[in-house]
Amino acid sequence: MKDDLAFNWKLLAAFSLLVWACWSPYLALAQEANKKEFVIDLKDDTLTKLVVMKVRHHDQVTWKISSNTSGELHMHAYHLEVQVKADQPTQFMFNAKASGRFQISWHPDQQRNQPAKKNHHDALAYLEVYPK
Ligand SMILES: [Cu+2]
Repeated sequence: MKDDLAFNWKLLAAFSLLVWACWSPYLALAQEANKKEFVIDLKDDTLTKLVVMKVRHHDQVTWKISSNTSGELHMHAYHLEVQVKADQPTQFMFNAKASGRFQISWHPDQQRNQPAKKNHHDALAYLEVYPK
């Protein structure tokens, strides 16, 4: 009985090593495809602090957006627009396919029908995409 138990432990150790040996190259590969996550927490159509997000070219970027007002998050040049509803946290993912510095602005729903303010593009945040 005791011998059987010892044998099983060896088998388990060998099996664990085999699993690790087979999977470790894939784990390393998964780490190379960088994932970057940023929190964008709006309050009354603004951020308390300008956010500068620094990523590498082709990183997988996730934005976790929340706001107490409804509006649209717009990233210039990327042609990226994210609709955000008041008090409904939104998750948005994209690939940093273009390198450079990109301005992100917020278009509150309340200003949508006010032509004078429609083109108002204050920077809320910046995405900086660096070469690999
Ligand atoms: Cu815009």
